[in-house]
Formats: sequence, structure tokens, C-alpha cells
Amino acid sequence: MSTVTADTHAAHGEHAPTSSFLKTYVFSLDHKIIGLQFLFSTLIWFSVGGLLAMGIRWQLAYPWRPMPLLGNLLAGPEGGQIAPENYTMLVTMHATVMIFFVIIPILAGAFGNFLIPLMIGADDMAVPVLNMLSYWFMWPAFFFIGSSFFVEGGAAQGGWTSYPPLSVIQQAAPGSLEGQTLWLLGVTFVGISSMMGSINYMTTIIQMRAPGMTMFRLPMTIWGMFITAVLQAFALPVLTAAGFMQLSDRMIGTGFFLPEGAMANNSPMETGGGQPLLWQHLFWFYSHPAVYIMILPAMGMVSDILSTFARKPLFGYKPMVYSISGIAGLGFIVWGHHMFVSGMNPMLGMTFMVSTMMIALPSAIKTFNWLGTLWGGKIQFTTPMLFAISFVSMFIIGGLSGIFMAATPVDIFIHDTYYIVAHFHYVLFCGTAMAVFGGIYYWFPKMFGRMMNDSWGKVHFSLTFILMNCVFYPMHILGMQGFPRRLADPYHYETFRNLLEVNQFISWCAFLLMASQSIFVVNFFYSMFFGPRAGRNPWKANGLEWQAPSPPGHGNFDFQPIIYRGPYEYGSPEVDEDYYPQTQPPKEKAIPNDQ
Ligand code: HEM
Ligand SMILES: [Cu+2]
Repeated sequence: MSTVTADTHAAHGEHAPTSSFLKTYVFSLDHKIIGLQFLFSTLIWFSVGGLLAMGIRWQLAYPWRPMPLLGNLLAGPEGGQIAPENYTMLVTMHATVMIFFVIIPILAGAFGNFLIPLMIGADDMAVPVLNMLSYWFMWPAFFFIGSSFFVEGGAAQGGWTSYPPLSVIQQAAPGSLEGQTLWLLGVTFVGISSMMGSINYMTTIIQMRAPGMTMFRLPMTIWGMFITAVLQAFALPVLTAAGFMQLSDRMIGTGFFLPEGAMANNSPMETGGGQPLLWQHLFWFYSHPAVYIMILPAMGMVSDILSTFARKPLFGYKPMVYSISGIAGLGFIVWGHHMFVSGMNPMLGMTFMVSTMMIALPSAIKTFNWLGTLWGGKIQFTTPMLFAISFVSMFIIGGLSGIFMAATPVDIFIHDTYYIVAHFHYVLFCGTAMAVFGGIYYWFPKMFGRMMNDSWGKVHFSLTFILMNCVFYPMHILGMQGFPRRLADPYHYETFRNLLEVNQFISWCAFLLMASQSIFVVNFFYSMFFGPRAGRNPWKANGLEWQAPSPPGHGNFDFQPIIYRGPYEYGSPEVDEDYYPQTQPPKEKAIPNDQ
């Protein structure tokens, strides 16, 4: 059973409230402040990643034309014209920033930190110092990746997947000088930060639950965070080790990933004898599980939001828990689906194909359970609810295209086309990013004690929802016609010239999509200071976090939380209200049912 929080409070005496600004907001040990630090840092990187995407879209719409406004910033000294090597830099860094500096740290770092202790009834994380370090280890990463834009040759150009030999050979591309080395260092530091976080999350969730908070009374958000932490702990060391191997190939002349007799720019390489494919295996052994690191917490958050605003219990709670675990388990044996065209034995390809398709089963269970949760509910279409419903519908589109791609014969045809780009933007942007927005609108009152404006939230939602579909849906069509990804000027080939107009449409929608996010930014900062006061439980939700003050003070709860039931008891016949908080004692028996 869990440890009583009162005991642990004493152990956390070292971070008693302090008036010093530095201690409170900078070197804070409080999980809530660390969560907000992650939130603000990742939102800043979100805008950097967005600007890089604008550069990509400009080039695809108006190839080689100087880009107005942003051109000089993104294209360097070429007078606003995006050079070919600059284009590869844009795609590489857009993906790197979005994946390693936005999606992963916003889910685990921002929401994980802020919510885990609050939702399980603890006063903080198990090891607050480790928690603080996990944020501060992001700063070397910010520094390395940020500075890589300014070194000779510019930032990395080997793709976010960093495939050798391109990424290992210094002469291969301008950005494979220091840019690529800084990329490797940056990603390694993100990895170290995530590993520290994940150990802390697992320990906290296992050890520090309030009395009565059994594992099967945890909200799905916590299950999502827990399984994600397990994935991180087991998959990240592989990427970190591979990153060190690539660094040593680049810096001290080893040849882990360089084949014998490789040539670069007409000169033979000094080292060799290694295997470029080895990197692909190591990279995807991490990065396939990583796509679940990028969605399981979002699935958890969406489950909680859906249940709250459908005013109904989450449909099939235990199957949801098992399917998250199933997705995570299967996620370790499917990495080869990224390598169907690498020349692998078709027998092996077959196993990867079948195991990948099996992921559709737990994914479908989750989808049906979300629909089951909505079915017959008294749905309240608040802004967070709209984002959550959108997550479910967009995840269906992204999941379905995943199944097509999982079929080897189909994937050989569409690999490295815009079909892939469409797929992962549907799961990552239309899916996870929408869940993140939903999560921000939902937990904002707890974070800052004030409400965000709901009407402007709906305007933000509608524009984002429509525009993102205009941006990403046509990419399926481009992909089916073979339109290649990561190529600065596909129109160089006659066959793709007729696709220019589709691309211009996509680009204009993308520019508008980016611009419409300013509504969110203004709403966010305005509400932080001037929004109406929220009170403890503005959504009339059951979760434990809503019983704490908004924002919660040091140590989170001003009472000792005792948990009597799961978080989804909406519309219970036992009470008159349509919600039944986890801490409200049942009428007849006042002793917690401790199983
Ligand atoms: C039903 C579940 C899913 C299936 C069957 C599936 C299948 C696939 C396959 C086969 C590929 C490789 C295609 C290729 O490169 O030729 C792929 C790529 C990708 N998937 Fe999924 N996927 C699923 C869900 C997800 C989710 C939930 C995410 C992220 C949240 C995701 C993110 C990605 C990314 C980022 C890539 C592209 C990697 C790259 O080459 O840059 N997928 N997916
Ligand atoms: Cu994958």
C-alpha cells in the first residue's frame, strides 16, 4: 500500500516555502513550479518549431523565391532565399524541435510533473532534487540545439532520424560539421533529463499514493504517465548508447556505422567496417516506443477530460489500462516497420508487419471505449472537451493510415512520401497537440487559479481544427502520388509539377494555422492575470487534484486526502450531485475500502 503523505512531508522539509524569487521560481524543488517551467520552455520551443515549419511550407509553395518576413531569419545570408542545404536543415530541425523539445517534454515534463503528485494525493515527487535536475538538464540541450543554428554550416541536416552515413561523415553536408555534433549532444541531454524524470515518476506513482488510492483507482492520466515512464526507462538507454556511438564515429574515428570503403565527396573515408543499418535498428528500437511516449499520456488526459464533460464514468476502465499496457508492450517489437525498404529479409518484414497490425487491436479498444464514454452522456461542449473529442476523431484517421503503412507491400510504395508525413501529423499534431491544448484549457484553473476565456477558446479550437485538416489531409493525396518528403524541390521532376497548387493551398492554410495560434497565446497570458477566479473545482470533476486549492500551495493539500473510489463516478445514484469526488466519504461506511 501507499505511504502516508504526512510522513513524506517531513522528508521534504528541505524545500519549505521561501520568499526568495530565485528559490521559488528558478531553482524550485516544487513539482508544480517545475511543471510550469517545462510548460513555458516547451511552449517557446513550440513557436520555434512552428516558424521552421513555415520555412518548409514557403519553399514547397514558392520554390526558390525569397521568403518575405522570415526569410532572412530562416534562410541565412541568401537574402531570404532558402538554399537546398537550408531546406534539409529546416526539416531536420523542425522535427527535432517538435519531438524532443516540445511533445515529449510537454507531456511528461509539464503535465507529468504538475499532475502526478496532485492526482495521486502526494505532497510532491519522491525525489524532488532529481526532479529539479531533470528540468535543468534540459538547458544544456536547449543550449546545444539553439547554438547549432549559428555554427559554421548551420544546424544538423541529417533528418531527425540522423541516419548514417550522411550524419556520420563530416564532409557529407554543410550541417554535418559541428551542427550534427551539437545535435547529438542536445538529444543526449534530453534523454538524460527524461530518464531522471521517468525514474522519479515510477517511484512516485508506486510509493506515494494517498491512503485508499489503489492502482485501479488511478486516473487514466496517471496510467498514461506511468506506462510512458516505463517505456522511457527501457527504450532511452538504447538511443543514448547509440548517440554516443555516433558521436565517437564523428569525433574519435571509430566506425560503428560506416561501411567499408565508403566515399564522401570523392574522397575515401579513413574509417569503416561498420554497419549503417545498425543505427537504424538502434534508433527505431527507441523511436518506435517513443511514438507511444508521445501519445499515451495524451490518451490518458483525453480519457479524463471526456469522462468529466460527458458526466459519465469512463467506459471500460480496466480494458483501457490493459490496452495502454498492451500498446506499450507491442511497441517494443515493431520497430522494423520503419525499415521495410532497408533490404531486410522478407520473412522478418512479415513478422514486423503482423506485430504492427496487432497494435491496431488495443488502439481500437481505446477508441471504442472513448465512444462508449460519450454515448448517452450529458455532454458539455467546453473548450477542453472539444479538443478531446477532436483528439479521438483525428487519432482514428492517423491510426488507420498506420495500418496501411504497416502492410509491407503498400509501404514499399509510400515509404518516404508525404503519406508518411500525413500519418504522423495526424497522430502527433491533430492528435497529441490537440490533447495538449485540451489539457491546458482543462488544468489551467488548477495551474494559475484563473479560468481561460471559453469563447475565445472555441474560436481557437475551430480555426485550429479546420485549418489543420486542410494542411494535413491533402498530404495523403500527395503521398499516394509519390510526392517525396525531405526534398527541397520535388518540382524538378516533371511528374510532380501538377502538385504545386495543392502545395500552395496547404502552405496558405499552414500560415493561417500558425497565425491563429496567437489567439491562444493572448488568451493564455491574459487569463493568467485577469481571468475570473476559478475556485477549487470549476468543472465539478471527481479527480483528486480538484480537491486541492487553485493553485495548490506548498505540499498541495490542506487536508490529508483519503480515497474512497475511482475518479469516474459521475451520475452515481448514491449522491444527489452528478459527481462524486474521490475524497468524499460514502454515506453509510466512513472507513476507506482498502483493497
Ligand atoms: C495504429 C497505430 C499505428 C500504426 C499501425 C503505425 C504504423 C507506422 C508505420 C508502418 C510507419 C513507417 C512508415 C514508413 O516510414 O514507411 C509509421 C511511421 C511513423 N509513425 Fe506510426 N503508426 C501508428 C501510430 C502512431 C502513433 C500513435 C504515432 C505518434 C504519436 C506515430 C508516429 C509515427 C511517426 C513519427 C512516423 C514517422 C517516422 C519517420 O520516418 O520520420 N504512429 N507508423
Ligand atoms: Cu513505428
